[in-house]
Amino acid sequence: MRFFRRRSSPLKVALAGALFVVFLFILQKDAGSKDPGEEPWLKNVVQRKGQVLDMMLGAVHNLRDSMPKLQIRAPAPQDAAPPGTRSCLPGAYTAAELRPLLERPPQDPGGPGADGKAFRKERWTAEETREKERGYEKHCFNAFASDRISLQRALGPDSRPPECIDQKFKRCPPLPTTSVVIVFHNEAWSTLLRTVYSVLHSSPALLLREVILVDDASTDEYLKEELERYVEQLQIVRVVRQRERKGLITARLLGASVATGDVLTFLDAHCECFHGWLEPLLSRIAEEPTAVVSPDIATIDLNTFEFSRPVQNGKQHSRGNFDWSLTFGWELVPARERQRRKDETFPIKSPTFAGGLFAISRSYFQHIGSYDDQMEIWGGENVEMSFRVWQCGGQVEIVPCSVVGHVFRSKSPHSFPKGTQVISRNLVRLAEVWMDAYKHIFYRRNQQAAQMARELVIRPLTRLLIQFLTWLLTRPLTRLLIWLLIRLLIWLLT
Ligand SMILES: [Mn+2]
Repeated sequence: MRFFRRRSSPLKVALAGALFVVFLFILQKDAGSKDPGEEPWLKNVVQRKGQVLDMMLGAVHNLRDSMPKLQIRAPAPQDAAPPGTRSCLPGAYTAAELRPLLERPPQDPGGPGADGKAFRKERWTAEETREKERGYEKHCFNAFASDRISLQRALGPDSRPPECIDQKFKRCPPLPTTSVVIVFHNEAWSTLLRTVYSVLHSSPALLLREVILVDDASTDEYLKEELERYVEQLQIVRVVRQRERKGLITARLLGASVATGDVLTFLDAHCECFHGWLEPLLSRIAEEPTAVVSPDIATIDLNTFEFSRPVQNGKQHSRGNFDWSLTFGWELVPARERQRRKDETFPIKSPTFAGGLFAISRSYFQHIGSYDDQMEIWGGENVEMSFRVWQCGGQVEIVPCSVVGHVFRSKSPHSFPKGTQVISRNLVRLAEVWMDAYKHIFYRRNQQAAQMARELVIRPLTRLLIQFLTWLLTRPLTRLLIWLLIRLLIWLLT
């Protein structure tokens, strides 16, 4: 700044300014005159120029808005009711109103796995043993047992804490409707259909809009026309297909895009829903639309398919956390959170969620930008969604009165078409978007991710810089202008 004070006359400064503006003008003419479709990087430059112009316009508008207003205007007239509000009756829903869509057929109490009990078998023939082994190999659970358990098995009496059983749900605001979205990839027929039946048998018809099965490019024949024909008789069940294997996230987004319910409820393809699982989830969302709620996940044993039923009293709940490798884990609910809850009907605030089973308001899902659709296959999406929700002013919660069983497997039966580095890649996306400076702690723990992050930044930047310089130096007019500018600078500085 000192040379300005000492040497530059106002005339010189004005001249330099004018010349610079002319330079910018010609530059923008030059970029604009060429068909941007020809060269993609040029298109990029033009786009960036547009962004800069938008930014400048925005700044001008901000300036205008920041000036003091001399008048207060009358409020704009509002239509009668805010959008989305429905008229509703006082009081609580009756049991008759919350009747499930489908009544369970009479159960055989001695049947395999009846009432959520374990599948037992004493004697095995050679053929049966082979079948059992094939099942384990393909699905990493005992498909032999699953195939012999009724698709419509009951789970015994309602054993939840009394306050959950007695919980009433207010009619006003009304409970939202839901679309249940189930993604599957080469899932066993029996586990997939048992999940579907269990939803139909335990969800109030009033609230269940539809069940959407999203096929993530399964290759098994029975999951094609045969599945479609089968679910046709179930009326509100439909199949949509992702032709290329792209993973859980894009499949869920596909399901969400065709869903019509107020709330999206995502389930895995090997679940069983316990009594009254849906109402507490929907009721929490009715009360707090930014809550993203998971049920209490019960274990369905991968060997026997025994359903670990909820207990009446004193259950120690777990909630989701994460470590600096961004790996999901469970922790016991800490004392402070336990004290905050007056009884079991209160939700548990949870840093992260397991991500397989949860419900979210459809409009809130869209509001927070749904999932990162560039995440591939599987891994990290649950922690990403948790960070997204908390940082966008929502809350991740577990609602213990809602109980859904899930077959936890000890290893994944699915292939990773592009290798397991997609997990690191997904985690880099999560760290870059949501973690600010904390990402460096993660990169210290995961070298593969750190390397990816470096490439992510350096490569496109250098490419862009080189392209821009080559482009600049090949324009005769810009060369002349640069030369003039340099001369002018020298003249000003000497
Ligand atoms: Mn699962």
